[in-house]
Amino acid sequence: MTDSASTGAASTRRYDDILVVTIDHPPVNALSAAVRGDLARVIREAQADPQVRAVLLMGAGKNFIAGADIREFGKPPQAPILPEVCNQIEASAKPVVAVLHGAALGGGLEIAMAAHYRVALEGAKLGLPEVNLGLLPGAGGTQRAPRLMGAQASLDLMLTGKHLSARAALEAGLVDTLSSDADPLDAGLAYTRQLLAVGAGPRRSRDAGALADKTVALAQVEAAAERVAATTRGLYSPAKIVEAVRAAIEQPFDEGLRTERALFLQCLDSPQRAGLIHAFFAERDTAKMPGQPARPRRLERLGIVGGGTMGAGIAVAALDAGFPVTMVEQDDAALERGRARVAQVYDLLLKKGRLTPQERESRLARFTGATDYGALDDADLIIEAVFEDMAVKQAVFAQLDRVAKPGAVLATNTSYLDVDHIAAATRGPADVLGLHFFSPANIMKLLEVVVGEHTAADTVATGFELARRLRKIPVRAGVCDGFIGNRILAVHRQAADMMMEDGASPYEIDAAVRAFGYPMGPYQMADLAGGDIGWATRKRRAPTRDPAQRYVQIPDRLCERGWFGQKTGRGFYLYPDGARQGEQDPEVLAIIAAERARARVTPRSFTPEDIQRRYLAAMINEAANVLLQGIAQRPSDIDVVFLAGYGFPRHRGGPMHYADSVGLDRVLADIRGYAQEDPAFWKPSPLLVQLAESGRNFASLNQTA
Ligand code: 3H9
Repeated sequence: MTDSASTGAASTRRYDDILVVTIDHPPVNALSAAVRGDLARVIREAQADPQVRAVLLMGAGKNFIAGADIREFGKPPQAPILPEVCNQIEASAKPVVAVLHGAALGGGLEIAMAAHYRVALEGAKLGLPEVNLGLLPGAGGTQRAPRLMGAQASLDLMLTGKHLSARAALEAGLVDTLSSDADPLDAGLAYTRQLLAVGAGPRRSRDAGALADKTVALAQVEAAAERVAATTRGLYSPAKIVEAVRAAIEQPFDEGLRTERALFLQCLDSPQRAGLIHAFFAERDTAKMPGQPARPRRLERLGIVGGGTMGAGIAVAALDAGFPVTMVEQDDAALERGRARVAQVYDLLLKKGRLTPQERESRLARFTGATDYGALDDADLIIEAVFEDMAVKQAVFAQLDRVAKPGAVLATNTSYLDVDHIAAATRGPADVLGLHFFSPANIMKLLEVVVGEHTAADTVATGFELARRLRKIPVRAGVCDGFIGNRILAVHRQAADMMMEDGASPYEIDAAVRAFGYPMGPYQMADLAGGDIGWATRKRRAPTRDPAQRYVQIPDRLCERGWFGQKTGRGFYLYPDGARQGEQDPEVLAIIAAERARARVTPRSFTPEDIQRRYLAAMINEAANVLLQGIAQRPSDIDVVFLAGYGFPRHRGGPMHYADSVGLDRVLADIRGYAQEDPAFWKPSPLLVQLAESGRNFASLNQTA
């Protein structure tokens, strides 16, 4: 080591004749304008410095570089732009080496591909995840990756956005060597010295030969184009990625770069990019609380009451995260069923090759079953997942109150019921909260953390900590019937039911909702979830239902026949012989026609756009009420609930972001128009009115601290 100089976002230090450039831009070394400027300068200076024979690029801290600075997208671009910096690195007359550690993603991997040599440390994650943000690798990645690893592997990387391990990247030809050194500096210096010792000069990815067989590469592009058209449901950037790779094959390198840039700018301008990037930040903001955060309580052992679908799913999620879990059921037979449900999940994973027999064994070894609540006396957090009935839940909480150790957190997995009433069955409501998991609980990312009137701040913090450990996305919710998600769902589902009675078939409604981007429509969803659950809720709510509100009885007619959906072979759709894909059912249409006649409705037709606008307007309006009442902390939290829990199309950013994108004045005008027909249902939310009339949007209410 000889001298040192700091240039801010990228500092330099010379080790003999190697200039080490450390990108230092916390938290993840994203390539902000300052980083790009510094990088361009140090590369330029290295060319002129006779004491420098090679340049080594590394990141400060855990990561190499997590990509372009996502916060800059949508703002005016600042020079130097990343493609230029990459070209400058590649053009260096002195060899440039990148040492990849932690995240080397997006623009970070593009910098590495522009470098002349790459060494990866164990644990490095390499990827081109731009597709998840509605973009394509726009700093030469679509041109350099195919030249390094071929069209097929590059398309796979760019279209899935997946991360490659260091070893997989080596096998794919993306990196030159691996290092078992834990320190990127040591690993990078050792490799660079080896290269210098053998006289290695610049070796440019633009000249790499993995696209030599153009016929094969073009066939791979054609196949990818077909796959994308068939599977990406209206997404914009995947087709552009395929086009860019086609250019890599058909065009000379510099022309390919220009094509890539044009395609990248098209993606950058698309509303999908704005929606996906909103979703990225919204998911990271949910855990941010105003004020001083409380510390979570001790969280080592979990208890679960109830071994049904939810209880077993939660048990699997907890076992997967390394927790010891004790499940309590009311008798041996029920406990055995609970245990079998847990084992079944692991058996399936084993069969699919996603779990090794050892992993299965070690997870199941952490599972204990009991029929005595006393077995929960050492649990730090106990989650109740029993039948959705207030009396049953209160009885469970009274028992837990007796056995739980002091300071244990008691959680209910209720989807609708009043957490404060449940907490009232205990002597310590400060220890009680709702943890609303979504089914299948070991897969779905969303966790509503329901905060009751008396819930203590450290109880809430423990709920968030659990979510972090389970790798779930926690969203804070207040107490009301259905919390954030199910409360809003009940309203837009009612809007759908009203359209159904007014003339749209459930199949038309489902198709319109799918065309908006949902993976399935509300009636397919109801059939999947089981109509009996909604029916029980409707019966529970019947005594308090406002008689002035319209009530569509069609779903009840189906439930009365025992048509609960997939599990009974029919619901809104027919599922012959256990089929998962439903068929339209003429008998359902006849029942709907009879109900229309009974309700004296003259059916009218709805276009797919009519259906979408009403469905979304109902959702947005109720979401505004949820915000106004403080049930959700911020609009973007509602977006996350719908993205992570209800299949809202991610590229539209969630209902609040979507409302902002079409304009709140338009949404309000729609609602006022519908109110002409049915003022009892379509009551504009005061918050929506206030925002729309003052020219503001939901985003203006997003706060993270
Ligand atoms: C791109 O590169 C385009 C180019 O091809 C072409 C350009 C011309 N920028 O996730 P975490 C923040 S597109 C700005 O909680 P982890 C994040 O918001 C980019 N900020 O940590 C959070 O902030 P806060 C392609 C970023 O350890 C904090 O960092 N790259 C960026 O669980 C910690 O993040 C990607 O898509 C960014 N690029 O995971 C990679 N990345 O603390 C996106 C993160 O204020 N990033 N932040 O909430 C990731 O996948 C994960 O963040 C990562 C770390 C795996 C890196």
